[in-house]
Amino acid sequence: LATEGHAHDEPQFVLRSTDAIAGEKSTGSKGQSGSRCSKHALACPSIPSNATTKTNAKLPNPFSFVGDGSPVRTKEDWACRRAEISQLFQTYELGTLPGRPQSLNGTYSGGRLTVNAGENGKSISFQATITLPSSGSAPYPAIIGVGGSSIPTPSGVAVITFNNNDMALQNNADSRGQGKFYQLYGANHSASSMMAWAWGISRIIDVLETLPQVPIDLSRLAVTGCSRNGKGALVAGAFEERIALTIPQESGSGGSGCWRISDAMFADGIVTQTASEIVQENVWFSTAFANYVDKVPVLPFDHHMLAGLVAPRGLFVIDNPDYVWLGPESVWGCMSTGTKVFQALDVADHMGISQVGGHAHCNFPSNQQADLDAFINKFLKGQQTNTNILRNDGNGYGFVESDWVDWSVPKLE
Ligand code: MCU
Repeated sequence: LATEGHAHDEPQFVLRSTDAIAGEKSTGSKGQSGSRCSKHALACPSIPSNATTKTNAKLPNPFSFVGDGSPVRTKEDWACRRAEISQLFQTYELGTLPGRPQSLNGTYSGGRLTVNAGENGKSISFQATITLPSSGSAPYPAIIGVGGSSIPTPSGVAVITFNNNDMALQNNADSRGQGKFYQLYGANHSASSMMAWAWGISRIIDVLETLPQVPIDLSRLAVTGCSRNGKGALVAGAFEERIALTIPQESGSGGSGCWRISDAMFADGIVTQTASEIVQENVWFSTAFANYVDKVPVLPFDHHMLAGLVAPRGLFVIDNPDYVWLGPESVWGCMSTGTKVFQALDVADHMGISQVGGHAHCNFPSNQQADLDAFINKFLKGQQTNTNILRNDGNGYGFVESDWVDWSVPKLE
């Protein structure tokens, strides 16, 4: 499959065996896409250099390889397609996610985890706080909070607070290249702030794997964050397969919204955040992405496929439709389309959406608690709950699926 037209000289275009399991290659811990192509080099097609030459105004088909358009028919095909989608996001939108650095170790004391990472003669040290629950039994499930968690902490669950701004600053567009990630990898590294955060979260998990005295059950990890940090939570959950449950909260455009739908909303006179705006505002995305924000339809992906990277693990999208800036129609349309990947993998109820208004931004409302509990109890507490939750309080906010989806959902064997 990897024939002419493929940029073999561009490392970021070549799918290596580890690409399907980005973020976990160091530890040997099993990801969930353990098919042949995640284990053997060169079993997956590489990304063609002409991946952005076609225009598609609709949401691209997650079940069709970008190169020759060949269909995804099996779970093994999906493992390769997943690796391809990972590479597409890294190449065109988020920058490259480095794996485990040359040296990595850590310590834990007084609720504080210290991570020491070194690469090419440079080293950094960063910390995360771990708040253990006052009930339940060790080892505890844990929620990693990107910049803190703003969902109610469930009983018996620990919270790991990740200082994402320390890893990669996100004050404004001038924050590019600032933060510990860039001290290690250089200020010109292609990783956007969100990719740098994902890297940091993976290193926290790496180090926890070496510290069995920390009473955290690493098979029961969630990641959350709100607003800009919700975008980061979705990216971390998409790229780190050791996270069992991903909970982006009110992440809006750039997170659970799709660029194409947000552009259409904007064209309809709705003042919502678009790709063109977002790259001016902050450094959440790579510098490469700026080349595409005014021609989004050439991108061979959109954020329904970022949701798809999380499958078959748990994904619960919390949103607040009261803020037009977040793009309620875009979020609903994008994420409900994202559920199709979970359907194809026969785990439709591993992804839920709850879009409920009537509350301030990032103030979790009590009327979403039961939805959240269902996901927490299933993915962090091993209970059998009903997670068939696709809920909005606005009839989809105008999203018409047939305007956006021109492909069907295969049943992947
Ligand atoms: C929803 O996340 C962002 C949004 O993308 C920005 O445009 C806005 O300025 O800030 C939001 C946020 O992070 O609020 C805390």
